[in-house]
Amino acid sequence: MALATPQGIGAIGVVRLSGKGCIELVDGVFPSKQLLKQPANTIHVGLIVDGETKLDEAVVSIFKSPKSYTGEDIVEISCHGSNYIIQQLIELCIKNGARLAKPGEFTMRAFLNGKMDLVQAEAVADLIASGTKAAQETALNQVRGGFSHVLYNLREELISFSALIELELDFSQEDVEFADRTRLKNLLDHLDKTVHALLESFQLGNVIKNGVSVAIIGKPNAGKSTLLNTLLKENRAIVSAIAGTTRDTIEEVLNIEGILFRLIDTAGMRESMDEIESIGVEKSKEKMKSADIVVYLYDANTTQEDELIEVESELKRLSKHYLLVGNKIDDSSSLHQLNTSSSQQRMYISAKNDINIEALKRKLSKAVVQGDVHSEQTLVTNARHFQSLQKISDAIMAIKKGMTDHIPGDLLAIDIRQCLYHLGEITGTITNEDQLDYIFSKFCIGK
Ligand SMILES: Nc1nc2c(ncn2[C@@H]2O[C@H](COP(=O)(O)OP(=O)(O)OP(=O)(O)O)[C@@H](O)[C@H]2O)c(=O)[nH]1
Ligand SMILES: [Mg+2]
Repeated sequence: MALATPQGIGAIGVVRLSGKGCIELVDGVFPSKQLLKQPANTIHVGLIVDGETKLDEAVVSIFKSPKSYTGEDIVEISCHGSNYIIQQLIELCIKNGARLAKPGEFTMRAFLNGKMDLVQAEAVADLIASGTKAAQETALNQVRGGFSHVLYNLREELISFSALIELELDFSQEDVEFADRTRLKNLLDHLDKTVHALLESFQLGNVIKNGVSVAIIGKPNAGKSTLLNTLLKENRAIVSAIAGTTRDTIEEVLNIEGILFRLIDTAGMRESMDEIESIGVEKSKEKMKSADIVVYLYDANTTQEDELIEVESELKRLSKHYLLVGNKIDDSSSLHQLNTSSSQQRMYISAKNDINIEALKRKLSKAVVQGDVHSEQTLVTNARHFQSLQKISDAIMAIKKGMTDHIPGDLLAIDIRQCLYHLGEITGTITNEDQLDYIFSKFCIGK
């Protein structure tokens, strides 16, 4: 049993109970109706009582095994969302034999009862945590089994091959081949391709789930803080004509086309005698190294091409996604001498006058997303899945190599079993208790 809605005062609070006897338990504190006699999927209004004391008028929903979220009997009590009522209700349930659920326990039970596989269960947590459209769509796709489905089918096929190869072992004297090697090779190629596509999707999946960090780097007075403010459409950072205005890094999030960007305004890069400013500059360098994307902002009116070439080669050396952005193109006094032709990595803006800012946003999102993120594309967003996929990929390589080298069937069978093991690890066909505890401990209570 757990409170399924957030702590604190709300219009309603939902206390959820799952497991054998939960309907009977609530029946005991709900005299208005005989809940035990009510059919599944029905709701009932009535008083919740603790002996003589009336606690609240509530709505009780009944779900019966196996047609429920956890696969067990479930009762949900929607009461008025007062801290006092909820606390009393929880204590009343405990007094009558319920115990508090652990984080994620409802979903863990759903998994253990075969209502969903592990990928789906993990996606439930992602769905709850999703803060953008893209994150929500990706998680929902996985909750509905998009990802598992692909792997299930391939695993099934590989299992049948594995069985045929094991069968060959029983006839090892007779030198027969039940498993068609060409078809096995085709299956492995297909599996390999699928696994690689999934592995590659991780970068985007991760971006969608965790956001992309964008460091705005450049010399003092380039207009970095102005750009941050213009992107956010608010006066977040102090802007002034004094070089060295920003001392510390400033981070804010911005949602561009459904993806979360973490924008980082930094202290302008220069040699400084000022102790605090030097610390700021060091921090800027660190941010530049750790960011997913670096926006190098410069004053387009005063900056020489040599500087840009030098910066560009440094960013390439760090293998960064980057944009070189010339600022202050509104300053027409020197505009005529500018070569403002833009390319994939270069563009020109005015941070102060909001010129080309939309184009900059588009370039940022293009730097991480090729094509449309809102498609039904299957994305890997979970580091655990990524690691298992890498192991599957290694195992496929081993099987393929074994086949080219014509290794004996029993050794081939071991490699295939290894591959099947890692496939099962992702969807939860093969799990151990520690792993489950770890996965579900990251859930919120009541889910
Ligand atoms: N004309 C013009 N001025 C701009 C533009 N963007 C910024 N400025 C001006 O440039 C000066 C410096 O802007 P900031 O945003 O503080 O520059 P910064 O890069 O954050 O500077 P530091 O924090 O010192 O590193 C301010 O006077 C801004 O008004 C622009 O697009 N056009
Ligand atoms: Mg600044």
